[in-house]
Amino acid sequence: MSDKLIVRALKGERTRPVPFWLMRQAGRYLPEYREIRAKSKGFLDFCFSPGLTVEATLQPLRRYHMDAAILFSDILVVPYALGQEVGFQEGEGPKLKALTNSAGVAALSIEEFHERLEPAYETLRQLVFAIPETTALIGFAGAPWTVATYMIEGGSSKEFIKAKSWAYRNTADLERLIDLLTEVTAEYLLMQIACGAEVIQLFDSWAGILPEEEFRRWSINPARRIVEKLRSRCPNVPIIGFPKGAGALYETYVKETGVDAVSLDSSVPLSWAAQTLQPHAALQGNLDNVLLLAGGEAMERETRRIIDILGKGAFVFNLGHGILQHTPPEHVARLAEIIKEAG
Ligand code: 1CP
Repeated sequence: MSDKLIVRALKGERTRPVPFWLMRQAGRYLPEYREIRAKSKGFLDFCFSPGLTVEATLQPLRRYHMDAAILFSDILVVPYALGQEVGFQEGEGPKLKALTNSAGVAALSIEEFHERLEPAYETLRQLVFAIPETTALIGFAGAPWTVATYMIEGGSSKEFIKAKSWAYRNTADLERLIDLLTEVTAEYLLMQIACGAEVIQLFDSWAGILPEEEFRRWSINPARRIVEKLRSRCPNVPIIGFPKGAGALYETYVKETGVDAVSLDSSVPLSWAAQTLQPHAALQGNLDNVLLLAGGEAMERETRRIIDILGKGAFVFNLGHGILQHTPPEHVARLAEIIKEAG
C-alpha cells in the first residue's frame, strides 16, 4: 500500500504535516493555464489532448507543491463518451443536447465508451512518471446524479426543475439513466486506477438539492454501488465522496456509502463534523472559496481554525468548492504556506 502522506490521511491516519490539494487547482485563475488553453478551440478538445492535460495538471504543483495532482478533465466527458452531444461555450458553461424522454436514454451507447475516454487514460499513464515521487495522483468522476442533471437540463441550472421532475414523474427513466451512469462510472474509475490513479474522488456537486428520500435514492445508493465495485477490485485505493450541500445528511452519506473520506462544503460546522463524521471517515475541506479569493487576515484565521479542529483526526485540507476564476495566485501561495506552518 502507498505510504504517500495524503493516502495515509485518507485511510484514517492523523498525519503531520496536514496534506492538502485544492479542487480546481488547475484552471483559469493561472495565467500559464490560460496560455495553453488558448491552443485549443473547444474545451473538450483541450480535455482530449494529453500533451495539454498533462501540462495543465502539473502547473499548480510547480507553484504550490500540493500533496496530490488531479487528472485534468471534466465530469462531462462521460455523457460525451455515451454518445450525447456536449459542448462548452466560452463564458456560458456547458451545453448538452438535453435528454427529453426514455428514447433519449435508450439511445445512449456504451459501444465507444472506453475508446472515447482513451485520452484521459493516456493522461494518467503519463502523469504517473511526471509527478513528484511524494505526490499522489487523483482520478475522478461526477457522481451519477450530478452528471444526470447536466444530461437532462442540457447544461448548468439554478432550480433543476427538469432533473427533479424526472425524479418525481419519470422515475423509471431516471432510474434507467442513473443505473447506466453508475455502471459506466465504476468502469471508468477502475480504468483510471489501472492507468495510475491512486485516489478517487466522486463529485456529487448537486446532491444538496435533493430532499431526504430522493437523496438516498439518487445520491447515496449509486455512490454505495460504485464504492462496493471499486473496493472489491482495488481495496487499497481510497475513495473520497463529495455530496456538496448535503447538510445533516452528510452523516447518512458517510455511514451508508462506505467512502473512506468525505469532502465537506463550507457550510458544514467543523465541530459537528469532527464529532459526527470523523469517527467514520477521514475528512477533507472546507475553506470557503470566496475567502481564498478575498485573502488577507480573514483567510489566514479561518485556515488555522479549520486545521485546529479537523486536524485532530484524519484530515486533508481543501476548499469547500473549486477555486474561483478571479482568485489571485498569490493568495493560493499564502494559503499553501499557512497550511505547512500550521500542520
Ligand atoms: O475553458 C475552460 O477553461 C473551462 C473551465 C473548466 C475547467 C478548468 C471547466 C468547465 N471544467 C474544468 C476542469 C475541471 N472540472 C476539473 C479539473 C481541474 C482541477 O480540478 O484541477 C474538474 C475536477 C472538474 C469537475 C467538474 N466539472 C465539476 C465537479 C466539481 C465542481 O466544481 O462542482 C462540475 C460540476 C463540472 C461541470 C463544468 N465544467 C466546466 C464548467 C463551466 C462546468 C459547469 C459548472 C456549473 O454548472 O456551475
